Amino acid sequence: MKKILLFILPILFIVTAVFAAFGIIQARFEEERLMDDLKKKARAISESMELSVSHIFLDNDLKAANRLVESFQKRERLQGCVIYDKDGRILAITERISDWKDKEKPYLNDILVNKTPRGALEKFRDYSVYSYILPIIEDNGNVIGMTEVIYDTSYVFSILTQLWKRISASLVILLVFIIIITFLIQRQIFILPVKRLTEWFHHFQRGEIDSMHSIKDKGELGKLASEVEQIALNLRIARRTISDEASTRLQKEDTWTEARLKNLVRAKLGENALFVVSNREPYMHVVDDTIGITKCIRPASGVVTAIHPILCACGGMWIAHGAGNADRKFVNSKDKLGVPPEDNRYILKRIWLNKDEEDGYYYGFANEGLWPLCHNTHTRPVFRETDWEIYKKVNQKFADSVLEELPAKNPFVFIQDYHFTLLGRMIKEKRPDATIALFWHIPWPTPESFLICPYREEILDGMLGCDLIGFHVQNHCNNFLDTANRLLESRVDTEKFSVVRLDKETFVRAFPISVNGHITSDVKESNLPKQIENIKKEFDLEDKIIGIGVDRIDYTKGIIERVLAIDRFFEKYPQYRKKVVFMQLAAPSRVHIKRYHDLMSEIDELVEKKNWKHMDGNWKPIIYLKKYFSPDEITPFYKMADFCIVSSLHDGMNLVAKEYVAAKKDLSGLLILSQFTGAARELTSAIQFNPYAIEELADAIKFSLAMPLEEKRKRMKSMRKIITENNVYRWAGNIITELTSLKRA
Ligand code: ADQ
Repeated sequence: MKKILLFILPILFIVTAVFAAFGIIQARFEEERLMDDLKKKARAISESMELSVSHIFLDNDLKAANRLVESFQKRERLQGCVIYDKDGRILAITERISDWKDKEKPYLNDILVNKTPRGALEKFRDYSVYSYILPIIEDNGNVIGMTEVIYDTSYVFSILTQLWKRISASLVILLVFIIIITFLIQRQIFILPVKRLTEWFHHFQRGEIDSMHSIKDKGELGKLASEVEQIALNLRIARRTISDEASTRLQKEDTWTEARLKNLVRAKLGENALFVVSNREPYMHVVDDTIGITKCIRPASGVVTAIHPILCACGGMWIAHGAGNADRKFVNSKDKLGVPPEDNRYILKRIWLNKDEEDGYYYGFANEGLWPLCHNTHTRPVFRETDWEIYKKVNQKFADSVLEELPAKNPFVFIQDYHFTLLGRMIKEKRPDATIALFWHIPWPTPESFLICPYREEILDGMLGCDLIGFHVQNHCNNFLDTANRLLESRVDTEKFSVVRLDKETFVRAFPISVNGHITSDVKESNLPKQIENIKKEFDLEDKIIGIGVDRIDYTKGIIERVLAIDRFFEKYPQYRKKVVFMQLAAPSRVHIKRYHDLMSEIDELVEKKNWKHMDGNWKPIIYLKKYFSPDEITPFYKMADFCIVSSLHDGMNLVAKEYVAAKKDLSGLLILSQFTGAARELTSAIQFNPYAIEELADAIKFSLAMPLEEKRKRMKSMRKIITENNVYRWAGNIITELTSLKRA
């Protein structure tokens, strides 16, 4: 708009100036013409009166003089006339200009002396008149008197005013025409072709245009489009070649690595992009208030830990809520950015939610409703109708955003978690050709527990819009099938492990999630001894046996139970006082929910109380570090810890258990693992316990400390074998293989 104004304003200015100049010239010309006309008329009338006035003077007939001047009374523009004697005195004057008498007329004398007529504009009352005075001259050359004709000139000005009005009206009409025509022309020659080109690019990017539908534009824009077409074609050929090479390589590999996953994705997905949707984004831009600097952090989230390596391996797009307070500064006009920041491997598209949406959908329905509903921890789920309405709205918002991005043919959409139960159905309605998988990262409850959810049918129906639903363990799959069977009109096929509803089949499978088997690179590995030394110095741990706990602060993680068990351990086994230190790394999470807020204070108080109880000199049993740590900062803690406690009351999988094992390259350390985690099914060599039984955990700590070194190494070795084989790349590979096989079926 600004640019159009820049273009139009000079034109308007020039047209206005030309019109004004033209108006002035025309008005001058008209004024001169009218005045000339008026002067001629005045002269003609004076001359026509000359003879009559001569007779009046000769006959000295005053009455005739009065009759003559009054005969002008009725003329409209001719105001009147005056007859003067030879001395310039008034003999007769038209009645309606009788006050003309009082006007000073110094010029009369000159006319009598020079015997020449005089015409001039004079001020009379509050307007201007034209006075023409004609001296009456006898044959002997003597002046016997004068006649004066007085014309009103105001009509000349009203004609000029009319003229100016007409000129102005024409100018306005012309300007409006110029504006409209300029808009139409620039729309025709600029906006429409650019719009066509943008639309073409948009469809082209989504794969909706092939060589049969090239852009029609023959101009410069058309040439630009055909250049882009060429580049895209080359890219497609390159991708196809990579995809064929990848299939060949895949057949030769056996262990799962990032490279193998990459090959699998290229071989299976080929040109079809992968779209991941989750609530939590893999990278958040936040302003650190203490130093005023913006940082890019990886949030403490199991979902992020698991999905990030997959997208790094295969590219694609991750669509997530932009929750960082500086997130908006780092996206382009389409709310996208390339990540990781130092080496862009995939696109992150951020969705913006306002405070009400975040409260209702994330804090409210997802985390106060579904989270406690699915975790068997005796925290009462809260279902509010308003939260549910917002949850639906936000699911629709994400669905619209995903639909905007999907290419024309066969896209793959991978949805994460309980935040998006309705998304699968919403996408499928618009894009039945899309293959959609949902991975449920938390446990699935029994049908009896799920029954209490007031929106159970809509949720199940939404989930069954997907082609594949994955859980961590078989038990959660069984619970889901049971729930669908009992609470929804559907048919469960126990042979194929699928649910059929309204002719749509959804497969349900267990895919135990994991971590990257080697959580540090070689370079980072070489820095670890120094990092460990620093931590030990800082917390005075040189000669101590170190235990570790790493959690988001969540009531499902059993942190309270852990602290109570450590307290009991030192009560029961005082010989370990001053020898064992437990370090708890805890990232605050969901802090706007009261239950979480209360939990944080409860943990603070309990740790304080127990430390006070057992404290001896510089030694205290628990070092509580309540903050977010980057993955690289956590690794040295894992490395130096002699044991790790995961005491979840209920957990889908628990990646901390696996991260600890992955970090223990030297086979040291022992994992003490709650039997209610998904990880407990795989990591059977861990010391397993019931986190509700405080005494049992206290004894488990003692048992692990007393265990012979060889036994510990044996256990760690067997757990490491499991997580090396079943790493996150295998997890992703299995899901992608399953998804693509559904497409073929
Ligand atoms: P969470 O409950 O978030 O996820 P969990 O498996 O315990 O997941 O993983 C937490 C992640 O956060 C780990 O990668 C850990 O390193 C990190 N983390 C913990 N404390 C941290 C701290 N103080 N600072 C920084 N990072 C920290 C959900 C389910 C789990 C499931 C995962 C993955 O609840 O059961 O295992 O998804 O599917």
